[in-house]
Amino acid sequence: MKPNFDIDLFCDVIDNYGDAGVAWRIAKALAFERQLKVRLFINKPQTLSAFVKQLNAEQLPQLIENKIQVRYWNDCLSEDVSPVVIETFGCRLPERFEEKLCSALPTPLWINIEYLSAESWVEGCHLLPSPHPKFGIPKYFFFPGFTDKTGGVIIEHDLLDRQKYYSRQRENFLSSFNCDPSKLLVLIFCYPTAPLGPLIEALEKSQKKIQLLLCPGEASEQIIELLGDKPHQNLSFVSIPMVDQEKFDNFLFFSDLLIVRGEDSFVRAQLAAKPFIWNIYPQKDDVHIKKLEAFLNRIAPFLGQKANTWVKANLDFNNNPSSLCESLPAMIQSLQKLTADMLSWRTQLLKNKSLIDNLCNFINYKLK
Ligand code: TRH
Repeated sequence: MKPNFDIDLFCDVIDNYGDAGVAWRIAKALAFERQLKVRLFINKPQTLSAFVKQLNAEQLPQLIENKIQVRYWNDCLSEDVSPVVIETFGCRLPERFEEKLCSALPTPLWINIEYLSAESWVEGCHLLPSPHPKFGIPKYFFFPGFTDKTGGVIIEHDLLDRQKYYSRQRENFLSSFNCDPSKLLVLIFCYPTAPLGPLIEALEKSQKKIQLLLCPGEASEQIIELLGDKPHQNLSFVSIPMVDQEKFDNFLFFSDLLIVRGEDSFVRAQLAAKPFIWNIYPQKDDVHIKKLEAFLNRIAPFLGQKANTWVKANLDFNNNPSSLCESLPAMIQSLQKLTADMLSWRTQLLKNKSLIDNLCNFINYKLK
């Protein structure tokens, strides 16, 4: 009997939005670029509904845009297994579903899409199988990355066309959110643990007329308090609401400097080809600093000589905030050159196949 769906995609939201954000971009690309029937099992659908406005987290199952069925995590226990099962970020499936998967015939293709890393060890692990300890069925580890020996990053086929189309609407889009396109727009989407005080002082010191576009969250609330503490001649702000991923991508593309975080907004800033500071998700024993340095070393050869201000500002933001008041203004002085650098980095990324193309090539190869 033909299965109702092609792919079962699993997302276990730990915290923040990125687990759901990445899973949703994967689901959309598989459904709309590849015409695959995708079923997304998620433990916290309310996180997804924050930026998938048509989703009612209280009333699942729901078919979104006639292509993606969103289910509660445990619904998988009462469903047959689709021919392809994809875990995101090593989320581990319910044991009873694993048993169904391992006993299904023909054996489904089982893939785990890992967290994105620029570290070189990723290339040696990409697409390696790991046999299930009890049933022996292989689970393939798919590693996103920044080289053609990895799974790449999610780049929609129509990315550049969409940016070109929307660029004509920049003024209207920004003013509809009370943003001032005549100012230097700095979008801020970072963690509350970020060095917000040094960030505000460094932006003020840059002597540019800046408008802060504050994405929803605790960090923005703290920034508004900091701005209220004393007058800032050069800074104004506007709070922007939680919007869908397409509008979020437009905010990134229409801003001049981006403070982004986690994994997905970090990638989307690169695809917007705008200078950015990456507030990497903090981890113990400074593991996140090693990841940051790996990325900075990866991108450096593609950037011009002014990029050292950008590298320094990224390191200071995450690891040495007292120096941010020097490095960030210096970086802002070279913003135009850095924007050209980010365009050449994006050109490099576009040379690698998109994660979805690499994923589907692997699926077709294994299922042929
Ligand atoms: O929310 P994040 O901090 O998520 C992070 C990452 O997933 C990281 O890998 C994980 O380890 C950590 O959580 C626990 O940042 P990120 O990855 O940028 O995800 C945010 C998502 O929210 C992204 O898909 C963009 C989306 N978004 C919107 O669609 N609209 C919005 O208005 C905003 C602010 C975000």
